[in-house]
Amino acid sequence: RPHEPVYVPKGERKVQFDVPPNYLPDKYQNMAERILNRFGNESLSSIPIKQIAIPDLSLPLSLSRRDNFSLFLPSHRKMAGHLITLFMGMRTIEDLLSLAAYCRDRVNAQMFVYSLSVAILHRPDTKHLPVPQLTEVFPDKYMDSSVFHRAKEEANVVPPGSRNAIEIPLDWTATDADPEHRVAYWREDVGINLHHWHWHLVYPFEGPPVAVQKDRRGELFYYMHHAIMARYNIERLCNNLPRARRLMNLREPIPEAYFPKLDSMVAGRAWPARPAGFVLSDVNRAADAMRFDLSDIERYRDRIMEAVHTRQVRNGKGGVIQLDEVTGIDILGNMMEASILSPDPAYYGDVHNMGHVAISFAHDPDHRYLEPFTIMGDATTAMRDPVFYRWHAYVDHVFQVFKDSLPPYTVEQLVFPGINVTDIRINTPGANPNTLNTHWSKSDVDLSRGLDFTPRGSIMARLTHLNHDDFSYNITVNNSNNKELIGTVRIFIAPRFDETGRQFTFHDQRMLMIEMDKFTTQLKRGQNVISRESVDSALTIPFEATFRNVDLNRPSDQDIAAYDAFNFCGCGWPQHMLVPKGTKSGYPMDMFVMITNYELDRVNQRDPTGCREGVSFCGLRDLKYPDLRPMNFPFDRLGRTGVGSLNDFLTPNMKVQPITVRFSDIVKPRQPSRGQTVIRL
Ligand code: CUO
Repeated sequence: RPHEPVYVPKGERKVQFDVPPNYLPDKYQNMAERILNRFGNESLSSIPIKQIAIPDLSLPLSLSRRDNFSLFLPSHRKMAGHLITLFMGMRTIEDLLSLAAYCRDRVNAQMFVYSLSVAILHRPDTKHLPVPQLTEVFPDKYMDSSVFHRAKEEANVVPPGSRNAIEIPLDWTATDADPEHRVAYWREDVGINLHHWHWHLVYPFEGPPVAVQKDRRGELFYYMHHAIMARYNIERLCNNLPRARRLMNLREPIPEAYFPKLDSMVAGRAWPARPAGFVLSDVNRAADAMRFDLSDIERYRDRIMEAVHTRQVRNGKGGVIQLDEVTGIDILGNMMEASILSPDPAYYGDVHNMGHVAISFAHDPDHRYLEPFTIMGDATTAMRDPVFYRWHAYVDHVFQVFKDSLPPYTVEQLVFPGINVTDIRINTPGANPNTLNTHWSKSDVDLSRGLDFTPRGSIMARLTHLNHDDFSYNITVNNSNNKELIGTVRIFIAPRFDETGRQFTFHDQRMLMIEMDKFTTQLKRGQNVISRESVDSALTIPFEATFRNVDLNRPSDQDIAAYDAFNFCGCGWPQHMLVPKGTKSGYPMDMFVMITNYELDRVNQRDPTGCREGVSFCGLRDLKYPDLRPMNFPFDRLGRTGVGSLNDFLTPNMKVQPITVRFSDIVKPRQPSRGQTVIRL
């Protein structure tokens, strides 16, 4: 698709890139004229592509165009890192565009999109440009392969504008005969998978310093993936499944199976499946430059545990670094992942990434069947597989062992003197107080960008996904200080009972506390009533950032503005997955609200410009993480002596309220987004 628009400018619908004839791959040279004029008389705006001296691309070109690409494979990472550096190094946007146009039909398609996206997000002259949603570029990574045949049929028969959306049923990868399938709606959610891809795009573990050296990136790796685990475990409890067991023993059969039913359209092949009971093996695949034994992972893992227990890390130059209360978790996050910021990669290895690789090659560890990796080997798709959560439960456990070795927070570290939270509640219109309502909704994703067919024009896939009624929090706070203050409001929820119906201890409940929102507020003297809408959550990106419920064949100016605005902020938890599913009879949870002193939380820096969505998981572009407290505060550490339950943990600036999450098994249209979504930038 050499002329497909990568971005729809305001008011423009069709754009083609006018590439120099020698930019076409060699095999097309003798038909250059025909290809470059393939759109004939169609009214297209043309973007001329300048001819430049093309740098050496031999490293990225060593991966075939149709192979699957994995960030978890060091050889692929190196190639992508090289390409990112080239894209970042182009002097002007015209040069960048030119190199991108040259690479587009030569370089591995997934590596191309990844590397160009990282460069666009980090170059000063392009970082405000929207990166297209990956569901639109590679819809095959998110949807049942049969959809694409139906989409082509629809496109051939029905003109643009009159086409029906292709319905994708909720249950298309398995049945409830596999208990794990009960949470497939969550694992396979398009918004969750897009968030994960985007997070790894914003926080690559290899590449130029501007992309990797970000404030507290290792700590954010811990926190964001910890939060995913907590949310997934809550979803499991809502569906009568136990919390995910960590994958400790790499030699034990893995009972969790996964049959993705995705076809890689680039590779033209189905992604391999993993039946139940697979056992991991040593990996020896020359084609992927990948050779390691399971005992290597075990050795690195033991060394990291040793570092955690001694709170000392080798720095690779004969010295040691202390894992202290402030920076310890950040160092450990980078060591464990591992990113290039790991203090001694030769000694501590690449445990988390190697785990992804070993699992993804379990079906063909020595490449004798010429099989590619499974979806666990690709950050774009990995969260679909139940084994992802078993592996990340283990990764999170290492972080937790470290956190548990730190002194618990004292009352003095938790209180906000003179601040008393007296009442907290949730208001959902039409529901009892302190009730959250969930249900299904249907939303559309445009497939046309990622499919190559004529006649062109939008064709939508219609997905069914979890959703909830919008709600608000009301928090009553008394400020008995003699002056106005600023507070940070931290809102979490967690289940009240474990798998056996017993009330959680503080220790177990805190591991399932999920952040719902975090914001600053003025606290005048005396009583304050704070109101906050769920759609404004610091965790989430708006609904429109995930789905496209507009027909881009006939877009209004507002539609285009919304598209521009929302694609811009791709990293962040999807708004429609903010609330766990709950149960039909009403799932009992605790809401926890804490107000901390903003003077102790604040990071002195300029105000952010542009994208401010999804900050809790994604940080702020070019700025420090905007909260000085440890991530996941106050639930990142053990409770102080005497704290057996959540109630024992409370200081006057905190409050707990039982809430109910009620699920209705109906499809409900999404609530109108109150008009604010288009103008939130
Ligand atoms: Cu996000 Cu394992 O880190 O996938």
